[in-house]
Amino acid sequence: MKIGIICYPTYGGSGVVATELGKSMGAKGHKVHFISYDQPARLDFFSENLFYHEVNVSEYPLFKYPPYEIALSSKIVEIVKSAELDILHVHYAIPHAAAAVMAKYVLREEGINIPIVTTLHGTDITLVGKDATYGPVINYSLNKSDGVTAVSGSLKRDTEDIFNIEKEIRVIPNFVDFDRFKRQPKEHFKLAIAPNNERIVIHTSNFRKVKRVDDVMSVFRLIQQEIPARLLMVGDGPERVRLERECRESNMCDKITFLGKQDAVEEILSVGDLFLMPSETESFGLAALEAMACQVPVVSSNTGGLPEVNIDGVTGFTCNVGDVSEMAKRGVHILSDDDRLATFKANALNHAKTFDIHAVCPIYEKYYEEIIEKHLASVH
Ligand code: GMT
Repeated sequence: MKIGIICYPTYGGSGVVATELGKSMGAKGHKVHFISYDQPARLDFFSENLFYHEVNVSEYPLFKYPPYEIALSSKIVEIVKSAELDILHVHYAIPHAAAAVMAKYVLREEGINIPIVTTLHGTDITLVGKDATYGPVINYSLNKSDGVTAVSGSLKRDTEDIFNIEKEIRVIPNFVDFDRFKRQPKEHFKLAIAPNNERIVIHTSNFRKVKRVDDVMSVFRLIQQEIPARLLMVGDGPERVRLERECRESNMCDKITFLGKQDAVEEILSVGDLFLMPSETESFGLAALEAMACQVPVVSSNTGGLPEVNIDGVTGFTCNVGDVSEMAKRGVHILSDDDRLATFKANALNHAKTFDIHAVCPIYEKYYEEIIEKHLASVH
């Protein structure tokens, strides 16, 4: 198959899922063409089956808002023709689904028919998509996509509640690559972070408001009052500067380390005893899954798709959004007993295995085949 993948190039979950899926399809012999405004962060090696096409938006003094969607649509038209693509897979509806639908109609004028699969990732529906600014066009673009998938059952239900979708939304969960995300012996690193064998608590995110990073700090403060612990804050984003300042002001710098953006997250997760994800909304929680693959139990909120990933009482605990004292209590429960911690770690790994990339990638492959077949039948 020749597949076009349209995605954000960033470290964010939707970009990661799109890139890892494309890499996996490439490894199976499919030709995969990534279309984005920058080289996807995880597209970090060369393969004869993987191609990257950059979208450039030309400057003009009249453009207060550079017309990225038109540049993207035009690039899609160009690549569908030159690479003779069989299918387009767009990740994150805004603006990718709308740009792909526009390209599809342009191509149709030239007698080229190409099916589109749109994968919904989360805030493209739950926060941004339902905003009246984008809603009508998103609704239209989803209905004009030939296939729509959601990364969790919860996101499927949210989409059906918010929009008027005429077709079945298929749930295909996110996945993790165990070749990369596995617990590795990192004794030097562990010793440097926790010289007295303190428990290591980790949070990774883009430090946006939706991640409730203040709750991470509050939960940790309560945990370390009960047991010796250290907190590693991984990632960067709008809330980081304020948090670091508050950390200094409350004299917590010896216990909390801000590591910034890190490529080798799996190495950091490898020393973890507990992962915190108290998000306001989370369609899936890929970062929690990656932690679980590295045998780190999770205390998270019970919002969105998180309960599908983090099984309450088994792989960790899920608590109400904002209930920091309950989250801390659950964290202390996991961390305060060696045997119990070992059980949670093993459970986290076992459940993560149900999201193995080698199991989920073929589901997408089959879905592509199904959509191409249906599409061919409809145009003939
Ligand atoms: O929606 C976002 O915040 C952006 C998006 C991303 O690109 O990182 O995250 C969403 O997609 C991820 C991959 O499918 C999911 O794991 C995240 O849960 C989801 N984020 C939210 O729903 C807040």
